[in-house]
Amino acid sequence: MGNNIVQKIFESHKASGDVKEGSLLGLKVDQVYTQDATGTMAWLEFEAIGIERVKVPLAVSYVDHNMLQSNFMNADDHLFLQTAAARFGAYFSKPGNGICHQVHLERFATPGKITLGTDSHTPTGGGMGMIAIGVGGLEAATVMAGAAFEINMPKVVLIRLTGKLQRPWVTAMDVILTLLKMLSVKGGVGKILEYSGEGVKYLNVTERATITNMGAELGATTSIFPSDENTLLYLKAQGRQRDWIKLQADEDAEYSDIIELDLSKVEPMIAQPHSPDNVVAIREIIGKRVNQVCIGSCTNSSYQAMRAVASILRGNTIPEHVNLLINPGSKQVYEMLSREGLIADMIAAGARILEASCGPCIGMGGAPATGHVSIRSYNRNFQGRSGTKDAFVYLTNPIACVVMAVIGKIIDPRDFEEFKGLRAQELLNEMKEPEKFLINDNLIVTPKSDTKDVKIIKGPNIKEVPVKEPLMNEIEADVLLKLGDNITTDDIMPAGSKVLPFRSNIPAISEFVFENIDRTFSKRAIEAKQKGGSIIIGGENYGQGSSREHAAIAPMYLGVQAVVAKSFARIHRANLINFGVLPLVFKSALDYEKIQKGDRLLLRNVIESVKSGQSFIIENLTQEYIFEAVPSLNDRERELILKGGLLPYTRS
Ligand code: MIC
Ligand code: SF4
Repeated sequence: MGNNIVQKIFESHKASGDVKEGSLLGLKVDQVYTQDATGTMAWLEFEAIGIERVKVPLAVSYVDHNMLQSNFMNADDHLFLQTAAARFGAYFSKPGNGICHQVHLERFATPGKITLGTDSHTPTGGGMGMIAIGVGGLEAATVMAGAAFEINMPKVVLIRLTGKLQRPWVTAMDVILTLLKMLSVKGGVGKILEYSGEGVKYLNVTERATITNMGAELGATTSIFPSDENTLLYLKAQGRQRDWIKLQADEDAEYSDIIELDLSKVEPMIAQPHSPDNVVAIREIIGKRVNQVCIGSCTNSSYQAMRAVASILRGNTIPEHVNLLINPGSKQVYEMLSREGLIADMIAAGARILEASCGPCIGMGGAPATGHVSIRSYNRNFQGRSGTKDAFVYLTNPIACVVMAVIGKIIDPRDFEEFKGLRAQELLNEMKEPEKFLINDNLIVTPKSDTKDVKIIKGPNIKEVPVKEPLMNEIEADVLLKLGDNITTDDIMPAGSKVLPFRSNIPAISEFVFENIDRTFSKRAIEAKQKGGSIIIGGENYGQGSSREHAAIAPMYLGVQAVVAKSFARIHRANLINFGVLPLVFKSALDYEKIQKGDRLLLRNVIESVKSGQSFIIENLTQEYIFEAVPSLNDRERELILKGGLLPYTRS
């Protein structure tokens, strides 16, 4: 039996275990990268582990999220990150160099390698034929300190692409939106999606990266494309052909499931508020007035995408009721567009050009007005994430976005020719991949070899990482919240311009936990902490979305002992365990129905239950009944939970 691409890469990186579905597998990691919003914790954690220098072959610290610098806090974080990178031997990508995933794809991603990133959209690198997985900061820190990365081998699902997209109006974004419609935000949980088939050769690397990037919204561990001629072309254009290897699945490779998708049947799609899987064909909702359009983010900000946007804007003016914001993905893209006069086309049409950073995608500026419709080429439209709770955020492809910005309402981009006479062929000619990208790495600081004397600078907002005490044998705690399905980490630990500056200060950021769901949560949690702590009840896919470990650390800091849910999203579950909070799964869905906010629960023999892996028998003291919840921990996770988390475990 032959191997699929995932098996090939895992076999060549195996440190322990078996490359067998469900088995615990240890992997040697080639590259680790952090971004600033999760990176301050990751580097504080690395420092706390006490290792002199990173032990992975390549580590990069990016600054792309926290860029508003409305006071000392963001700037202090940047300085901390720069000095920590210099001290510990990591590359430092300065603010202005671009969004981590886009820059990593351009300058570092390498076929056949394994990369971890402290951001859920790290799988962007899958477009380059590498295994790229999003993890929490502490996981990244321990791997940078020399540990193997351990996971339960996911299922590998083949997505077989046939046919060709109806270019230029249908793009890679429509492929992933179609998959989200088919599979939902939990369709990829526990799976790696491996793309193959005839259709692959009609997608270039940045288009593939759009698809793997947004595989995160499916809940997939990661997604990967083969490395082929197109990969070589891209690497050549980046001056990195030496990094190329050919990588494809064996003819007789096996998969746990196969999904067929005919690219020629994919239509322009749009995700409606407030979930990336609430997808319909654009033609089903045409006519709605559009107030804001945002183009860019790590999903759709390649040079080709931006070039297409500029071509459509050329000679047009956006209507008076529309605001158009554009954030190019990287300095490389920004500089190329500028030198070619394309930024001028955008400005002339009325666009507001933002920095090469995450910007409005994470509510760092650009919030829409109350009740307004915002059309974005981004990847998440959770309620309130834009900074405006009652705005209506839609996600669609960048060409559809710009067409809507010009027309001022939702239209199917295929109808644009009638409106404005721009020929599809002209646009296609403009969208060719360049033979050579402009390479100017002057915002990437290379680590020196002798770094022992570098002083790490920490501003007053940077506080130590709190650590949980070892697990208690008896937990008696109040149910402070009962939540529904698909609760996001944005729900648990909001981001945006008000909260993001506190990412290096857990005591301060913990005041915002569940702010948009229940403003009283943190106050009630602190009160409950005096009486044994608290428990949160969740539905399916609890903690979907980002990798921010703050969604685990801050609740832990507030005294949350356990989350009992119907199921968990992968990264958040790992983050809870890494910070010593028990993730338990209801044995029967009926018990989820019965339990109520305010109930007091008793968990006895906690340590024994964790050690044995048996179900917890939980007493509901308020309603006087007993129910079961399952820990489902592997051997390593058991150890972590018993010790109070990954930091005490690593230090012991
Ligand atoms: C996101 O898109 O939600 C973020 C902001 O990039 C997060 C990371 C973070 O919260 O810092 C992610 O995707 O992991
Ligand atoms: Fe940044 Fe948005 Fe991408 Fe997250 S999804 S890394 S906030 S651009």
